[in-house]
Amino acid sequence: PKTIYLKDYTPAPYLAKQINLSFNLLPGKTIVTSEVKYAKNPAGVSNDLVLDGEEQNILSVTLNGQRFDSYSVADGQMTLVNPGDEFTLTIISEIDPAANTALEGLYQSQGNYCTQCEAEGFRRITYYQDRPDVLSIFTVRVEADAKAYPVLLSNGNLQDSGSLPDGRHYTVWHDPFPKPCYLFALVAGDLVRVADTFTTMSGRKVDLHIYVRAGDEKQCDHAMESLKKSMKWDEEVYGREYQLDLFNIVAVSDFNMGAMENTSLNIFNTALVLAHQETATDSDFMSVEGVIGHEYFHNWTGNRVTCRDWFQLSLKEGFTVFRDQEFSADLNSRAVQRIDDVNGLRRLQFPEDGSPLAHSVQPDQFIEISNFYTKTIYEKGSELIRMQHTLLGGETFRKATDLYFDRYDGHAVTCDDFVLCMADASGRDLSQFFRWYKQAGTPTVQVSSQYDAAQQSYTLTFKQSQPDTPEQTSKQPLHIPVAVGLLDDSGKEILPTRVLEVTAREQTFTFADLPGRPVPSILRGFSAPVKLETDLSDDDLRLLQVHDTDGFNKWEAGQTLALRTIQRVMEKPETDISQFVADVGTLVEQGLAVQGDKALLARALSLPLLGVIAQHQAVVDPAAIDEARTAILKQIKSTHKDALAALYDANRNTGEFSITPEAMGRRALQHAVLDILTVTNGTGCAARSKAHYDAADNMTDRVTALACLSDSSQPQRAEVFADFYARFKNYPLVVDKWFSLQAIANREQIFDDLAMLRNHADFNIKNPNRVRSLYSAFAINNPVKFHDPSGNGYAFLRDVIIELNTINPQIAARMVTPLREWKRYTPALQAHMKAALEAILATPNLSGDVFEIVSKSLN
Ligand code: BAL
Ligand code: ZN
Repeated sequence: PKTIYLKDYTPAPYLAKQINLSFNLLPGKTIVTSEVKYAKNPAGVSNDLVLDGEEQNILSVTLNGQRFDSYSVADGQMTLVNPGDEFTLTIISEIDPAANTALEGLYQSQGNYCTQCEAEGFRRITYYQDRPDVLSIFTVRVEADAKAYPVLLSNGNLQDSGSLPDGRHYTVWHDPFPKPCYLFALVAGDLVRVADTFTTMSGRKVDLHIYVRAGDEKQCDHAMESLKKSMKWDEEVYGREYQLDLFNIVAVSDFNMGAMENTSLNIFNTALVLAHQETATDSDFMSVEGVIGHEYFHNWTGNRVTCRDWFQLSLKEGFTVFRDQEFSADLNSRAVQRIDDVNGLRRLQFPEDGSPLAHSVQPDQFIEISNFYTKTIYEKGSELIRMQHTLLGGETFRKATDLYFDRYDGHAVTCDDFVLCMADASGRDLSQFFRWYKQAGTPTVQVSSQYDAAQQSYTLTFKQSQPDTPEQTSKQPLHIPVAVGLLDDSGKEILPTRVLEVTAREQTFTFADLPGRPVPSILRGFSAPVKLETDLSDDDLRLLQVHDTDGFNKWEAGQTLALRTIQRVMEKPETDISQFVADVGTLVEQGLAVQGDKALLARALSLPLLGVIAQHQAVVDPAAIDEARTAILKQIKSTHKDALAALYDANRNTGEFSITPEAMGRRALQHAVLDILTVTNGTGCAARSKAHYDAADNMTDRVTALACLSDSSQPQRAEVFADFYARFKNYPLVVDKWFSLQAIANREQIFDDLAMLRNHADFNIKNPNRVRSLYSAFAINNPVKFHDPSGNGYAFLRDVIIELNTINPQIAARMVTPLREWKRYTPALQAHMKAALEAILATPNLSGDVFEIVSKSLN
């Protein structure tokens, strides 16, 4: 496999002024005709037209209407030597969507046709310059059997449609806005439509359509509401209006990603469209809202302004994740949203940043771009935008984004261009800030404090350090915004949030006129994606946990106390943790006494997950972490059982189901409490969980009960899982949950369970959702059994990666993720993990996707 470097970028040799695509969907094959008007690019450095193409038979090539044979095809590229300044090239080729299990390009999902072209799927449809800086105006004709495929869609506006002989029909679509081919989409299928409209800020009416399989239309209301809210939010917050008359969303069951932002024809994984109280959890409802927003927001951040090359992927993804996180924060609880986003970053991105696969937000090289749809590009990329928002302030940030859209609408640009707009609009020098885009690894910020009673001054000293990462050492200091507030010893805020800009390796900030030693609240709102180390005492943290005005840091103080407690128990199991347990009791009592934010309390009552705790260990031993964590939970339960039971009862479901933040908060709190009450997995625990299940009128409560029963060996476990399957076996997304909830069980017979699930009639290796529901759920959310000393967990994953390598290389490569941090584990676990990676590497015909991840992991 070939490595591609950012430094080698050159502009495309030819512009594609217009493209007419025609699809004839026939049984067993599809004939694609592409007619492209090319013109030499004045900025190009070569005279040869080089077109990417894979998995197709060329039937004919015509240049300006004449048969043309003077082209060569090799290594997935067709080359035409100096074909002229302006010409029309027509290529007719044949593809086989039914045989396409990679789910890139044009493929079939449950009989319907759909496409996925980002990043490089378009080359599986026709020969073209498959790169994001080639923008063209697309006109698309789709022809198919009218009965089997009544719905025929592509991007833009419907221009023409009609019937044809032999029961066939056609549509013609035109998108007047030039776009890169990765945003091309086509759908042909037997689907039902849910319709609504949105009136834009300038008064234009836009038709909104969601297409799903018959029977699923009742589950579309939430997605439609989310779409309308997204359109309104982008107008209000960014001044961005939608440009076309139609916006389509199509839900498909077989999809590698969550969703795809194709211009005006978003294609979604069903998991991120369908949501109904009986089949979707609160977390599903939140994901649908967030991802509908995300894909809609791409219309401006990604589509209208796109990427010059794939090294700029975070230009659109980081910015769009920031936008969807803020959208969700505005619609729900800002503090809860931030806590959940930071938890995700720590659990999934920090490990990536510390692994052999660490890469910068604007990488310098890759083998397979599909391997770079990572937590670093997306979530760390979002943190980089957030820091710029923090440094500029909301108003100036908005001026900067206005400038960005004015300057670059219709262009393909770089991350450098984005930051330049931030600098130009604010008059600030952001050259040091740009290092965040180039340096991989999570920085550590150490803070020490000193109070001078004579001077009544308080000094905070910051020391930043950057870890070495593959091919990057001797890193430069970063420009880090650190939001800080000060509290006095009674918990009163004496200095509201102020953003300190740390730019040197070591830097001090002094606060004057302080009659007593304050307690600092540092990195409020998690203002930078760093690992923070402070000299705060347990008492300081306890004060912040109760009094901090910053919701995030209030929660963070409790989590830091929990991490310290877990560490102490790991070092010395008989250590006295009564203070920590008493503090948890205080939270429970407060929850009983006052009607506060239940979602926040739920998070405060939850100990850090194993993956977050592991970030604080030099050598990771998942079983040892779990043992300490569970021991603490058991002590919390035994000490506060009655109060916890009372809190559970006080939050019982009364009234109608709703997904307001309050209702979701109540369910989350009940879940957090039930988690503790069932930690001992005895008969009482099983009875409690079963009662929770029996009382449930929604999927959140059912899943909560199943999760609490999952580790159990009591008879209720089998009863409830069987009931759940019987009720929902016709709902694939719920069956996914049934697989996952068993795969995450920390119990003796897990490997028998996994074998049963793998051989279950409902398991389908070709469906990414089902593969993830079993294998990713196990490998990511069952750390104790995945890292079983036998090595059986790794072998289970290894075998599916090898099997998927030829079926769906993208998904196979994704599955390697939990193995890549092998060097962080105990020597015995390391040996097993390394052996699994080596066995994968030795597989014949290894795809470039899997090769890149496995070979880099072993480096
Ligand atoms: N562009 C790929 C899917 C997404 O990030 O929206
Ligand atoms: Zn995206």
